[in-house]
Amino acid sequence: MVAGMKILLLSHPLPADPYLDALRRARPRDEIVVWSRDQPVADWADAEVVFGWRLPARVAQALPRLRWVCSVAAGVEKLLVPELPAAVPVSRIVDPDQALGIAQYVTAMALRFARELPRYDEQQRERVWKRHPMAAARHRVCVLGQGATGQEISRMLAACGFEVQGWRRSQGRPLHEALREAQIVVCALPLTPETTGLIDREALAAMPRGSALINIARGAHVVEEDLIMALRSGHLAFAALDVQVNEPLPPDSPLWEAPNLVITPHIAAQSSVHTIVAQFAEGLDALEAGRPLPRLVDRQLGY
Ligand code: OXD
Repeated sequence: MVAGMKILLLSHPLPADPYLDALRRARPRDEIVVWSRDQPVADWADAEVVFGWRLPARVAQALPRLRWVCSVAAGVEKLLVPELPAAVPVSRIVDPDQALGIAQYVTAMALRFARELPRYDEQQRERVWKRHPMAAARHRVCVLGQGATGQEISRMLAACGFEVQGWRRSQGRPLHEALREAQIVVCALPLTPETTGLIDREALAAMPRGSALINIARGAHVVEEDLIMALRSGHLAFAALDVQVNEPLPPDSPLWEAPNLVITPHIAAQSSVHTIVAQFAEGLDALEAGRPLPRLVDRQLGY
């Protein structure tokens, strides 16, 4: 039997078992080592492929035979460590079902805000049956990031009647100018050094009073203290964070206490293990056959 590849599975903090089982079925010839802090370096140092969520710097430095890194996710920022040799290609997962699920989450949150549903939650708690006039929602939405996910979000929001404008950094339009026009801002950007902390005090101040923010990308896009201030002051009327800087969000985080904030635990949409492993296996076949690797990211751009 021809020997397969040696793969280092580094899904931590996501559980490794579902990937391991699916991978063993898809690629029975491959040798798979599950990374853990206690695993002796000798067990994984000759791996040719890393399949994972994050790449500790000391691991990236200790893999002389590394030929490919494949993310278990759409976002790759935790794999693009400076210690990863420049010649090693990095791929990501591109899952239309994940984009669809995220768009559904964003639409639910945008409608929650635009149709004033929190007001009726409160009325129900108080046993108050009172109607308030409301036109169909046609709010102006600015979707930051126009990759596969941002485009799907824009498509679905437009179908719901929102007036949608996409914004991408490469377009050259100043961010604050785009924010000034938006009643709802959706963050669907990749996390890169340029986008880290992009939604800070100044960006929030540029948004109109009474507007809303929805973040389904990465927690670090938003300066959380600044968001809390904007919600407390009433400048922002609503926010939904599916992602936070520290995940899991610690029980003592001040975010839990912020008014008009919906917090969800990174559930907007997850790709199925089946899809993730199928895309990874497709990449392994390509690597073995010397064909171009699918879904490569631009390591300079970070997505
Ligand atoms: C992803 C995620 O990047 O689930 O795929 O956050």
